Amino acid sequence: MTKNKVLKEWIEEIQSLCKPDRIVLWEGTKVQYDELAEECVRTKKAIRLNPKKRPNSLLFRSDPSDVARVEKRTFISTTKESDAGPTNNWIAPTVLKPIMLELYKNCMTGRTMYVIPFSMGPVGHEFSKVGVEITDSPYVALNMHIMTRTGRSVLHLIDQGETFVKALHSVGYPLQPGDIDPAWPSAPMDHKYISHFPEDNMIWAYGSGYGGNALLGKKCFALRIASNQARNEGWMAEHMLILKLTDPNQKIRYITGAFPSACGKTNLAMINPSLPGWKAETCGDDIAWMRIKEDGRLYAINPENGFFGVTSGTSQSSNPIALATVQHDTIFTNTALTDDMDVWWEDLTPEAPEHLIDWQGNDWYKGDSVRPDHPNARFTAPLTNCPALAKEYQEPVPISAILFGGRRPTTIPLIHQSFSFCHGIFIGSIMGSQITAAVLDEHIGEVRRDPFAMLPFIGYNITDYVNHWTKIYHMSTEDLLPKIFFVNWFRRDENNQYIWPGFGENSRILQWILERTEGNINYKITPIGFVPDLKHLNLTNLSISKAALDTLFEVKKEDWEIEIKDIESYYAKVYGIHTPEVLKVQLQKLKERFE
Ligand code: GTP
Ligand code: SPV
Ligand code: MN
Repeated sequence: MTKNKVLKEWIEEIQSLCKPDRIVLWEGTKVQYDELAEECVRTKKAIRLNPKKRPNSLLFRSDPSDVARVEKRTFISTTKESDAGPTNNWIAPTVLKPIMLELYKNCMTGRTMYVIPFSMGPVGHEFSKVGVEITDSPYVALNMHIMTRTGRSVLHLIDQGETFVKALHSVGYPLQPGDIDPAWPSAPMDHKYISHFPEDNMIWAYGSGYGGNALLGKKCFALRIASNQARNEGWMAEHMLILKLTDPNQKIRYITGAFPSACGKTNLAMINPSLPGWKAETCGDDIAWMRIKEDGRLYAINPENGFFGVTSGTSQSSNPIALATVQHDTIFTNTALTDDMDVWWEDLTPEAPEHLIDWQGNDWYKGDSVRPDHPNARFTAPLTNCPALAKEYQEPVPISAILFGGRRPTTIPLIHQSFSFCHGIFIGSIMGSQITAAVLDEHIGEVRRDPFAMLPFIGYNITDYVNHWTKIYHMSTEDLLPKIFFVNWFRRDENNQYIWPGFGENSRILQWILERTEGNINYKITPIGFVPDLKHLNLTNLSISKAALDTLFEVKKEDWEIEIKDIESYYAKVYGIHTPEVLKVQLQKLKERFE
């Protein structure tokens, strides 16, 4: 199977531990993908969608208990608890490994074990990293095929001695002779473990088949393990989209944006600008690996090869690019099914069809009180499906602006700019957002602090993480580094409606941002940062009331007094005596600006 001794021994070790019936090496060919897809249809794990409407596409329905990332069951397992820090669940490897080894024992009985060599980033690129996922889930194999670069070319690198991250995954549902395999096998919540061993460059996941719990190249590797590697090697692994913008003068700039899960990264990455003459192209929609190059600028590359996007809210008017992207060769998970064997989700069309099969396989009729799709239903599609994919999507691109953002119904204006890079680090650290359905949590809708949109993804101590941002700052100079902004598309009015139309109209804000990166002076100074001088914000052809604009840009002292108190108690709770210097200084300055 491989000439690499480490890989060979690891495969043998997992084989004798998990006892699969069969082993399949993922070669990454279309034939292999198509055959496995067909097998999933034959064994009723997947439904083939109408080939006339959506060629080569599948619908999977997960178990109702296994629909999103499980942060409570996600662990950073380091020798010292302080290396995981206050924001991660920690269990010592000496405790966690025996528990998981017991679970893994014979766990693949009756199943096929897929060995999937994969590259995060273009195969062989100096920014890229290699992994091997061993999984007993055909769904994971199909999704990894789309989301990463897989197969022979990667195995070739490993054969030549390339080191790799060991990523082990099992759905945790062994089959005894005569057992019927459910469509979506998984293990009970208290047996689910999404474990990271950064000291061993290793991931062990057990019991869930969904998204970030199971597609181990994504959050587990490209963020949690990679953030450790990035800290050691002097670069950054961030939960960010990468967008290419061409203005009406044909000037090209690239920006990144860190918004928490289900807060608009894919949509901004695929924005269809409402402003005439502007062109937007996608480089990445979820993860950016960034480093300072010799010219002192910060460059970003998307380590992924596909989109794992939220379907909900995606429509011809909100995101035509995403709709085009999922027209063929796409896997859907937990959407509804139409009578003509196509998919449907909330907001896809203004009116729901009269009849659907819901995401759990039951009849659904228009007017039913519960929605037919799951709010965290997703599509998996190759990057190359995207009609607006930037030609440089496999190259690191220089970043002019970093946007932070979140779902804040109050307090935070539509856009503001930090006074400096270090003030930007502070703004990233105080990010808050309403919890969304991307995580299995009983507190959906509540605002929580989600620093840098990385709360669930920082693979080490958050104090060290913030200090790492400062280190990156010291690797370059203020004028060469990206300018840092904060956007909030989600401010609501007294009737709980979004005030800002969002989506394509966000291009108006992007124009202001790019003008600011060139030092344009059309701004106003507030205690929290620069905001647009409304006279100079491009609002041509936008119908929005003066009152709405006033609310969108208001910075209320009373609101910020509450916010500052909350930041203080949050810092005390999370960092305590370890609060990074940069945050102490910036918080003090903010307080003084409000005096
Ligand atoms: P993850 O894949 O979980 O990391 O999510 P994401 O950050 O890529 O979020 P995504 O773009 O998928 O958007 C999530 C939800 O927010 C969808 O239902 C979108 O329709 C909605 N959304 C995105 N952008 C906007 C916007 O500008 N305004 C409003 N009102 N909703 C938006
Ligand atoms: C997120 O939750 O931020 C996602 C989806 O991008 S998942 O891959 O499930 O983590
Ligand atoms: Mn994400």
